[in-house]
Amino acid sequence: MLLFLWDSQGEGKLNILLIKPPLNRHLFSPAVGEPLELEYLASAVGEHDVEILDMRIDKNLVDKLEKFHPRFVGITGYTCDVNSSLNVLKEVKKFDRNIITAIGGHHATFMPSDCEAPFVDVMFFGMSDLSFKEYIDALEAGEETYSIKNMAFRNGNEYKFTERVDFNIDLDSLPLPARHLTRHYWKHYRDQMRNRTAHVMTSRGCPYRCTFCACWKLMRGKYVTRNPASVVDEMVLLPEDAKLVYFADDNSLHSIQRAWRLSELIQAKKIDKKLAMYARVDTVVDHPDLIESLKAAGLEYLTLGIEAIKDEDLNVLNKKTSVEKNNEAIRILQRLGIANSAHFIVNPDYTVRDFDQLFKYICDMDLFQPVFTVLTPLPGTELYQDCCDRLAIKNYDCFDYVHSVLPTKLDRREFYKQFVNIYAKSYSYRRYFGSVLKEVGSALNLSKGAECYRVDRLSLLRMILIHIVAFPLKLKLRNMHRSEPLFDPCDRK
Ligand code: B12
Ligand code: SF4
Repeated sequence: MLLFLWDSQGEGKLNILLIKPPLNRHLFSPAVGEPLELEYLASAVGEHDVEILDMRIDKNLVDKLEKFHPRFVGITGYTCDVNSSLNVLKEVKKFDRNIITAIGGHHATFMPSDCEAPFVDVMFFGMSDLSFKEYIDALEAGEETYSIKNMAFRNGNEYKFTERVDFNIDLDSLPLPARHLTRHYWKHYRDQMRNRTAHVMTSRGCPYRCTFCACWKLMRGKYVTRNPASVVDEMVLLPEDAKLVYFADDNSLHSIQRAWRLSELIQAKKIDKKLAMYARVDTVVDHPDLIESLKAAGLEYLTLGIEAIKDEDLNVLNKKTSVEKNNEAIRILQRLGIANSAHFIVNPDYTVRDFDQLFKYICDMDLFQPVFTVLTPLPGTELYQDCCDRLAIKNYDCFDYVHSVLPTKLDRREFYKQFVNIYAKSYSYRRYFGSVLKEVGSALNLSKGAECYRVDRLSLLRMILIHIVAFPLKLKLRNMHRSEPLFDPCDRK
């Protein structure tokens, strides 16, 4: 049996290094968010010496290993990170083979076999706040670890998997994330608009069962929430300069009563932050008064999963919404003056006509901040089960919602051209100034009974900034068909 015995490091403490892997070079990801997963794990074992290395910002791994001498190194990773994560662990073992190496997070949970390698000692599956603490406690006490659920341990060339069970997490009993460990990175944590952000997790999981989404699978179908009072207590302690708080939940507003309470408490405590979160369209349609209250609490950006513009496509995704509801939700947000980052899924089967129809919808609904994502069968999803045997790109670096890892109906070059075009047209100056003129016209005609026209346009300065920042990305995307990697770069030996 593999049993890691703790060798004393000073005051009975273990040096634990938690790592956020570097972004892979193929990835399109315009934001850098705080590594909440690592901050939660760090606080779970706060009695030890824990450090966080965010390799998206600081790539100096060896320097950190030399200075900190960790006994245990744990790395996280989404699917698009898994190659980077494994390469980091390989480096760690090369540096000192006695360091215990571990991987957890989305990809390890759904595809543990991808993480099997001589340089990976331990794997954690799913929400690991409790199992991580249990493991570190056992390690410290020199006790066996095989009884800890939702884990795998390397034993020679094989892994012993422990039982997978549901997560019975009481979110309110978890210590708050150890944000002080990332203080030196804070200035880098920004959204795509360069706002300084802090992430707060108010719930985990989602009661819905969309076929393309792995979030509900990660929680094994459960939806658990935090007490609004504890969320607000955390918000009070957030870094002063993080003016935008992003709720890193799957479905923040599912529990309506809780959302009302949260909104009231934020207002009562006079928390002066802008809020951004995800919501389902049916929540917005059924509870516009809640959204209005949240606006008073600071809600500025809402991400709506519109996904598709045809009911049959929404049904295939098992989204349990309709085009009519989507439209209604969009109009409600416009009426309330809340910026709507409407998300759309672009199917690799799209023809030029489909792209045109999607753009027409964007125009008809006056959407000025849409986000387009390419339908991606993420491991763990039902979609993946259905189409993993027909992947065009198997390299996980490209599972970023921007590359099409499935074969495209259009020639790949044409597909990406259309993908770039729909962004370019949606964010064009022409549309922008057209809507300004329309708004002025509607204001002038208001007294004659004309309808008020108000949309969530970006400021002109932001538009100019987006165009400057997006230019190299646009070129990269247009030429992506040339550089798409069709091999697996990580040598697991
Ligand atoms: C906030 C967020 C972001 C932030 C960054 C957050 C971050 N920490 O890096 C931003 C906006 C920048 C972002 C970017 C992207 N994101 Co994102 N994001 C999220 C979101 C909404 C919340 C993540 C979060 O903070 N969760 C809270 C923490 C506490 O939970 P957790 O991460 O699951 O961690 C727990 C366990 O997994 C486990 N664990 C995790 N790691 C480890 C490691 C060890 C050692 C151990 C012991 C345990 C362990 O324990 C943790 C505590 O319980 C999720 C949705 C979701 N529910 O996960 C999507 C999600 C993670 N994102 C996703 C994607 C695809 C992306 C992008 C590729 C999109 C893009 N092209 O921009 C990029 C990738 C960027 C990157 N590689 O860093 C996907 C990933 C799917 C997958 N299987 O790969 C998700 C699931 C969304 C989805 N609908 O599918 N994202
Ligand atoms: S896509 Fe949204 S609504 Fe659907 S399961 Fe995922 S988090 Fe829930």
